[in-house]
Amino acid sequence: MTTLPLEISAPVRAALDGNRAVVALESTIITHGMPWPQNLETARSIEATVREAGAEPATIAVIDGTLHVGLTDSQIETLSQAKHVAKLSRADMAVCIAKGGTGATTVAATMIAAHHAGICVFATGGIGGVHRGADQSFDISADLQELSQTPVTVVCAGAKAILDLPKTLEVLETLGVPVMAYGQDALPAFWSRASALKAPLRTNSAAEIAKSHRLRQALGVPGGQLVTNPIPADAEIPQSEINPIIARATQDAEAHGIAGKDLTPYLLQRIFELTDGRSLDANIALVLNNARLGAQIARELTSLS
Ligand code: PSU
Ligand code: MN
Repeated sequence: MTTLPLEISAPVRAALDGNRAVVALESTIITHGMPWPQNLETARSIEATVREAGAEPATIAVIDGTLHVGLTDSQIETLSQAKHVAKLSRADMAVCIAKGGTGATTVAATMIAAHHAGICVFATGGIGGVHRGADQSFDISADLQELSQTPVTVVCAGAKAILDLPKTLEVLETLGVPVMAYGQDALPAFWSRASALKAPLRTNSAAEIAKSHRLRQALGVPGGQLVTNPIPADAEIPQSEINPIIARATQDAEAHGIAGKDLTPYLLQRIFELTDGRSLDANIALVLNNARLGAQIARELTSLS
């Protein structure tokens, strides 16, 4: 029997064993989502934010063929400077482990690993979704399928606004994934607090989110929940400003023939350049905001069990 090379860090193990709150964190945002050195600073401040909010952070990655749940600071530092790290989704993770490779986990892969370790809540920036032009490219992130089958509550700031948001909502509805806006009716749009779309569901409390997580399981419905938490007002880039920049970045990607796994990292980097770094400041603010809410939900979940 082949067993999974899995290493749960001592602090994460202790928190899980003691029924204390744990929040999973992804590593693709470190390796592919943000430039050095802000990626390292952000990875550290997300962990600090989760701790301040009373939960244990568990950053997840595959390193030299072992699936790590909970990284040391030096592992995070190494990842943040590593070049050519694989971007792992559901399809790639086992192969990367088999080869003894190193890879960063996307939302989909982080959910799989979190569930495997017994972690119910995961905070990130934005999930993948249906790309603009998907009618031609068929580019729909595996994150959406994962939400329909793995029971982890994911806190994000909406699907990344580089995507086709109406189509992303349609696919999530088809897959039976609850999409709830936190504290407002409108679906947040990552860098902007609100899109033009109404979120399918609304919730105003972490306790309610924790309760519906458990009730979903009690009903025997597989899959997770998607909580969309608007970026803090002082950090947002209004849609009127960001939309033309997204359109320009999307055109540039097309002109350069960027597709597949490279598309999301390319667009984030291009928008960073076109906004003189403002998109990154916004991205950092929204991730920290999501880390706080994720910790609250994780704490509510421990008090329910
Ligand atoms: N959110 C961010 N930055 C990122 C990502 C999300 O703020 O880099 C990553 C996540 O790991 C997500 C991935 O799963 O982008 C989506 O990639 P794709 O569109 O190729 O599925
Ligand atoms: Mn894709």
